[in-house]
Amino acid sequence: MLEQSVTPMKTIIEPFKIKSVEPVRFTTGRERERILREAGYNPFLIRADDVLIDLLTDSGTSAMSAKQWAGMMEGDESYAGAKSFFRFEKIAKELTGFKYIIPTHQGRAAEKILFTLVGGPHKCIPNNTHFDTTRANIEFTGAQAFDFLNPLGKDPVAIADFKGNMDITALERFILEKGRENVPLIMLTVTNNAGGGQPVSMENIRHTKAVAVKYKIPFFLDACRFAENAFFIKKREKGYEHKSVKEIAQEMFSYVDGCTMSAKKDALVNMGGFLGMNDDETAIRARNILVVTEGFPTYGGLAGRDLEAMAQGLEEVLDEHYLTYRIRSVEYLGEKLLQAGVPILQPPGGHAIYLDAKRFAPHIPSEQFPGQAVVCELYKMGGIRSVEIGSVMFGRTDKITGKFIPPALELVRLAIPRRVYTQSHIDYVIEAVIEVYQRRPELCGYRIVSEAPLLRHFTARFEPFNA
Ligand code: PLI
Repeated sequence: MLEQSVTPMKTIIEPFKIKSVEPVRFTTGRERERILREAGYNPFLIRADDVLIDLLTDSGTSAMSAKQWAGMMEGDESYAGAKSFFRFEKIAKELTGFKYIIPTHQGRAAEKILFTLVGGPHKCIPNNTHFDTTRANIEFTGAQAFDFLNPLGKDPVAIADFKGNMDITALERFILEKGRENVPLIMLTVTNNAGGGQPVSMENIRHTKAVAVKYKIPFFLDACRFAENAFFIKKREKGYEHKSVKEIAQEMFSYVDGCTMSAKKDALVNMGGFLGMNDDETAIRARNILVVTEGFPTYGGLAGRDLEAMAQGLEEVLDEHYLTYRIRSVEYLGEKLLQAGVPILQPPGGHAIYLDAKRFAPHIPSEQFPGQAVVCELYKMGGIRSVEIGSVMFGRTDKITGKFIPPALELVRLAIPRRVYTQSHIDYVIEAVIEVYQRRPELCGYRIVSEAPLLRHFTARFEPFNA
């Protein structure tokens, strides 16, 4: 138990020592202005080497442990029946309880297989909030994706324990309206990335399960951040305070029929994923697709060494010293920003802090991308890379009226890679964000000068209005 082995000090420390380091490259303010201009004011187009602290994503950016690296040397690269697969399968089965574990090269590959099987025209797939690759994989099949986040989850300043919860009443109404034969699957994303990294309670998972059982619809988790979600349940939900995070995670998985998993998050690896399920017939069909698109069922798009690292990561992520440090370091960042009056989405999520750009730069209208203005200024000020989640990513123009339709929230995500940055890196980020906030009247809007028809945020080029 954690309580028996902690020191009497209040400070929560990184529960690891650093054995191998990677230098970060410092640039001058003038260099960063040039780099940003050359990248069309889009952080996705900046070279990583020109970034000091990279908070673009927590996906695939984890630092692996010595044991994971050692496991890489143990990787069995046999085409069929590699022992690395059986080690990974055993650990994943023990955690999830699923009968079938199908390895994929990352989360969206698991989604692609799943929705190829259950999607198609006229099908409707509900979730608390679909991540953009999940939505894209659903829509690619001709099906439609629907979000049923509870009302509190949509309010950026409401403080609540489980703002990722599914709106159960809306879910049931939706199934009745569409007809259960058109709803082939219910998904629940833990934690809810697109909604601020907010957790889902065990009670809500059980209620979603009850609806799934009532209408005989398979129920799957998008389990990318299952360990962070389980830790929040331990800390916030009555009856779970004395259970281990592993037991809580096992209970979460016990209510569902399967999961998609991007191992690039809570399996602490740089590449990997899997699809888990219980149904024999669906698993056979999934493996048939896997062989065509990913690889043989015992490697599925991964090297044996990746399977070893994933197996080890799935065990390490459940360490409660790690999770205590992980959740606290994100919360610490949020707390310090709030103390300085910086508007953030509350409460802090599990993997990221989301700045509320509407309140950060209220003088910039949505069609001039306030989030992008904050992202650019953070890079210019401190070499920090973040990502806009607002009108650039989700805004659209009405085809008939030509009017710009902004999304409900204008956010800037500061995603924290796992085990990568130390407390002083986070203190540096806090200083930079506060500095940008204090100079917020100087922020100016941006216009798009070129964009792709789909997922424009990755490649669009911008120009500041004051250029
Ligand atoms: O990047 P993938 O294909 O391994 O995983 C896709 C994916 C699925 N579900 C959720 C909730 C995600 O957050 C997710 C990937 N997230 C990314 C890349 C992120 O930056 O948040």
